[in-house]
Amino acid sequence: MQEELKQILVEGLQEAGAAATSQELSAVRLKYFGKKGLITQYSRRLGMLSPEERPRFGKIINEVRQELEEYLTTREQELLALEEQRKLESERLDVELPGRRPRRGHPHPLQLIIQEITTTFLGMGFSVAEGPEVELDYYNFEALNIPPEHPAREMHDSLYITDKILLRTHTSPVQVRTMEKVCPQPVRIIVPGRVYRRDALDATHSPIFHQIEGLLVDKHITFSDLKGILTVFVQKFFGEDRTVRLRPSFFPFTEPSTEVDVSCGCQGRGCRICKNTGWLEILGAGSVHPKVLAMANYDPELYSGFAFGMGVERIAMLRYGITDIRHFYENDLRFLSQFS
Ligand code: FA5
Repeated sequence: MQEELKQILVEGLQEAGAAATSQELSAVRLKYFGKKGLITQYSRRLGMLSPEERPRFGKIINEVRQELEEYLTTREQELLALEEQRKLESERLDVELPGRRPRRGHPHPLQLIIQEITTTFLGMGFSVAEGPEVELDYYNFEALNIPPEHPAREMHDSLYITDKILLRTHTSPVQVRTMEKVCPQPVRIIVPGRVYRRDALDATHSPIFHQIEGLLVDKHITFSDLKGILTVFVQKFFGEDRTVRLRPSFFPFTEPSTEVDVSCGCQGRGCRICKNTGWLEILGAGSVHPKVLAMANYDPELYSGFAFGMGVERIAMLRYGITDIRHFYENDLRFLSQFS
């Protein structure tokens, strides 16, 4: 029995020494001192021994128990200290690590173009006006002298909400809305905004796009004022070496009407961008039709003016050499981050 106990002690000490975690050590403790533990069983057997043998074996069992218990306690402290240290290391805060910078946003390329054009016109004494995107048929068409049979009024060209309400197809309705408000004061506004048409999405068309409208109404305003203002704009926006060309056109709300082209950066040599014509179409314009002035209560005998409207996407495409309008709407950061 004495030999057996010594053997148990050796094994117990070995197992406690080999335990790598406090949890493993608890298992060793249980194996020797638990209810059915190896040393507990020996203590129970003491009662079965003769009164002469009992003190001797009692002493040996106590010595074994004491030695193993002491070692288990020491080992437990070692393991707990080690575990605490590991935990501290794993949770250590390195205050010198560089922080994670939040990604900064930047304006969308279309907003950059709108801002730049707006700034140019603010410098020429224009102010910014706005109007609703959900518009009355009256302002979108009727007040602009667009007759009932005009194709733009067809359901297949415009997005109607009711018979009399639609998503505006251009920024021109803000012309009459503004004139009504300020009449008989002179008007000098630009109107950046979103417009909607029943157009299929392709490389140069989108059903939602942006326009910038311009309107100047005062006494003695002539067509040459229009050409002068547009030339200043074109040279600021595209470069001092550019010139403007006016081509006769038709809009129901301007008379006479014109398409405005800017000379291409290839200086007339011909390139892919201008399709070898040397000119790029940038906007529609004209003198405000007397009927439109009258509709907004201005006396056409006294007042005259000009208006123009440009497509922001098309201008941005010319400016940045972008060949597909869809890039503007796809939210691809590889595209957008080039404008930061
Ligand atoms: C107009 O919308 C007139 N309101 C412009 C105007 C204003 C003329 C004031 C005279 C006086 P138009 O339908 O041509 O005109 O459109 C103007 C510009 O919008 C076009 O030159 C083109 O650049 C752009 N545009 C037209 N449809 C689309 C489309 N589906 N996607 C992108 N841009 C478009």
